[in-house]
Amino acid sequence: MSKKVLVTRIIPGIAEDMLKQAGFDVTVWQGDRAMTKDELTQYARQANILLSLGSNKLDRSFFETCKHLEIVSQFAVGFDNIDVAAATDYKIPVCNTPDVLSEATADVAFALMINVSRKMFYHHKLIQKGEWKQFEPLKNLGFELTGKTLGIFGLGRIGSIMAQRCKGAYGMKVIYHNRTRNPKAETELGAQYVDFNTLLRDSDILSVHSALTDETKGLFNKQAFAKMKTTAVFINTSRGAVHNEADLIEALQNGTIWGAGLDVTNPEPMQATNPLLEMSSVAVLPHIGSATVEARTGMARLAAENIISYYQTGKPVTIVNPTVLIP
Ligand code: 8YV
Repeated sequence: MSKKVLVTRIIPGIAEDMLKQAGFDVTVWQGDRAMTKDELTQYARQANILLSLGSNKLDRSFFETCKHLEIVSQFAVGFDNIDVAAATDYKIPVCNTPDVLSEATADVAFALMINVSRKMFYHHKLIQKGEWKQFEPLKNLGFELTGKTLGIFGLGRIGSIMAQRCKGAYGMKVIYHNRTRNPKAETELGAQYVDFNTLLRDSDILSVHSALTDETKGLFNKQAFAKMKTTAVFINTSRGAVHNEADLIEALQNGTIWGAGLDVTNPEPMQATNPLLEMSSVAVLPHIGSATVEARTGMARLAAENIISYYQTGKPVTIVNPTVLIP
């Protein structure tokens, strides 16, 4: 009998096509919203395989109820919505979709940086409000990026592409802080490893590309912002929970830092009344890092490949808990 795959949201059709062609029985949830916990559990009970999204909370209680699942293949590079330790306890492989969305996400970080440095979203809003009246020699000036220092928090795949873009376009000096050093980026980009306090102190642009973990949750808070330059711009395209949003608002209001560019907020979605949206040196996007045809197609393809490869060879392409494969 064919293995049953539950896909928790409509995603690019290539995933369903590939899975069907490989002999899987595929059910795609047709709702235009994330499944509720009850819906997810109810549907997952009937499936062998889950193709999940970041909006599905797969906590320990979920895995206790659905320990029969044979593999979870996530349509996202981030997997902070999944209790991987619980999945590992039940010997369930968890897969993600790295690389295929790195260019798209780095583009968003790069675009936010330029937009904030010239207050572009704000100027656009002024025109909409009918406030473009005359040439202003001194109002709402931005700053130039050439020769500035880019600080990367989490110099992995996406952070390296952002650094490459900034170095190529503006000759920016690259410093970074990671859990482990990245010798490849040090050689290829001339990136210099620094401790966290130095990263805060020396960055003109500080761009976050780390995963959300217990260590990174709320790390960019009042104390961290206080150590940054008053001229600095904070960019976050990873997960909103890495920054404390109330502290960020306060830091921008007080002039502790100069600007912020966010593709991820805390919480999501951001309310329309959030004061960040009114600030001149802030640009906010609704978590569109991977929202290109190329990236979303690549994510769907890789999410399907992980499942197919697991059943055909015993090894998914990109697994986050490889210890479950050890017999
Ligand atoms: C997704 C992302 O859009 O891959 C990730 O980690 O943040 C985005 O690509 C989001 O997770 C929704 O599933």
